[in-house]
Amino acid sequence: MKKFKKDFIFSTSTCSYQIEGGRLEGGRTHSNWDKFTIDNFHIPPEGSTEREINSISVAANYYEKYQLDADIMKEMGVNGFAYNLDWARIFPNDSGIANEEGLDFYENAFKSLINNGIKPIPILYHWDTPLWLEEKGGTSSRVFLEAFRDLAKVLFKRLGKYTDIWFVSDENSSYTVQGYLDDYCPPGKKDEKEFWKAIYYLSISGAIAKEEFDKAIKLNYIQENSLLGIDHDWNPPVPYDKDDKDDIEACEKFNEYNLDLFLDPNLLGTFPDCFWNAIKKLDLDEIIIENDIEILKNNKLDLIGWNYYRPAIIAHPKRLNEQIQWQNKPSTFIGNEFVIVFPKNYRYTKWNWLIMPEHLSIGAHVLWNKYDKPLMILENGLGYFDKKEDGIVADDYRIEYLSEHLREVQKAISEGVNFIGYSAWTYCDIFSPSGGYRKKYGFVGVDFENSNLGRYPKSSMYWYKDVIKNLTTTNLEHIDYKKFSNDAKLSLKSRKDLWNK
Ligand code: BGP
Repeated sequence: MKKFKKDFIFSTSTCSYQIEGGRLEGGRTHSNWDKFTIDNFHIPPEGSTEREINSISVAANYYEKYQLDADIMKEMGVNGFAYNLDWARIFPNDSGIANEEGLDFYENAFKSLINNGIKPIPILYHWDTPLWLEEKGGTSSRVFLEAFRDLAKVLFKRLGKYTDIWFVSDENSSYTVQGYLDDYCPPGKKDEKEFWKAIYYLSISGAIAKEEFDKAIKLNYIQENSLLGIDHDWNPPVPYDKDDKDDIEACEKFNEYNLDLFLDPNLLGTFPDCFWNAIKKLDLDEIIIENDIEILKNNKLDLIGWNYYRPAIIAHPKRLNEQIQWQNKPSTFIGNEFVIVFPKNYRYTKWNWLIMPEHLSIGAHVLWNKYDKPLMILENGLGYFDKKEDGIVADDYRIEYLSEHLREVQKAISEGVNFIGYSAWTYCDIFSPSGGYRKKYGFVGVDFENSNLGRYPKSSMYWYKDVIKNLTTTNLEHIDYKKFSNDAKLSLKSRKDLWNK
C-alpha cells in the first residue's frame, strides 16, 4: 500500500456554531442557529439517540480556549485545522461595516495555529446565517449574494496572508435539504420554491467568492496558487439490488440530485437538468439573471472538499410496496424517483449511519474522473456515546472506523487519485446538530459537566498522532490499541500544561 506524500495535509475540521461559544461576546449578534437552539431546546433521556437540541451559547468555548486548543493540536501533530468563520461575528448587523473585534479574534486564532505549524483552512459559510440577514430573506433571497461578497472581500483582505486553502461553504446539500425541505435545521422551512432558490443563491455566491478571491490574489492579499474549494457531503449511491436495472437507474437519479446539483455549478459552471426542470415546474424563472450565469461560468472553484461518512443504499420507489423490514424507515426525496433505504444486513452507527469504508475509494475515483480537481476529505468521523474510564476515553471503535477510512484514502492515492489531504471530524467534542453533546466525535474529550470545559485526551488522539508522525511508513492494519490508551493516560498525568487547565 502506497504511503502518504510528505506534504499531505493531516487536519481536523470543526464548525463555529458547534465549538466556539461566545455567542454575544466581542460585538457578535445572534445567528439562525442561536435562535433555533433556544426555540427548540430539548434534552432526551440519558443514553437515548433521540435528537438533543442544547444551548450553543458556550459550546466548547473555543472562543476563549483557542490558544490552548492550538497547543493541543500541536501535540497531536496535525498540520491543518479546517474551521468556518462565524458570519455574525464578522458582520453583526447590516451596516456593511465589519466588526473589528470579530476580525481580531480570527486573526489571533489564525496566528495561534500558524505559530504551532498548523495551516488554518477557513470555510466562509457553514449553515449559520446572521439573524439580521435571515430576517431579510437569508439564503433563499437575492440579498444573500452581495452580503456574501462583502464577507468574502473582508476575510480575504484581512486573513488571506495566513493560508493558501479556503472553502466557500460546507454541505450546501444538508443545509438546503434540512433547512428548506425537512424543517430539521434553521431556517426551518418546508418549501420547495425556497429550497431551489437557496441552491441557486448558494451556487452563485460560491462563484462571487471566487471572483473576489482572484481579485484578492492580484492585490496580494492572498498568495499566488492558493486554492478556493467547495465542500460537499456526497453519499456514493449503492443499488439495493446490484443486478436490478430499476435500482441502478435510481442510483443515477440520486446522483443527479446529490452530486451534480451541488458540485457541477461551481466546478463545471452549469446546473444539471433537474435544476432547470424544477425552475420551470415551480415557475421560478424570474430568479435567474443572465449575469449570474456568466459569473458562474467564469469563476469555477479549484478544489473539492468531500465530507465522507457513509454511502447511501438506493432503491427504485417500487420497493416501498414490497414487504421488506428496513433497519430504519426509507426516506424519499422530491421527485420521488429514488428512495434511500436502510437494509438490516449492513453495519450502522448507533444513530443509524451506514458504515461502508470501501465507498470512500470507489467514490473518490468518480469525483476525480468527473471533475479532474484535487480532492481533500474535509469530514470523516464516528459519532458515539463515549464513556470515560481512568480519566480517558479508550475509543478503540473510533480508531477502527478512522483507520478503515484512512486505508481507503491511501488506496485511492495509490490508484492515482489526487488526494491532497484528510481532515477528520473532529478535533474535540462539540455540539452535534443531530446529537447535541451526547454524540461525541472528538479526538479530545471536553468535560461539559465542568464549567471550565477542561480538555482530556482520548486514545484516538494518540493513534492519529502516531499515524501522522509515521505518515510515510504508517501501517493502518495492525493497531496496538492498548499502547494508545496508555499514551493518553501517561500524557494526562505528565502534561499538566495541556490538560485540565
Ligand atoms: C456534517 C456537518 C458537520 C457535523 C457532521 C456530523 O454534515 O457538516 O457540522 O455536524 O455532519 O453530523 P452530526 O453531528 O449531526 O452527527
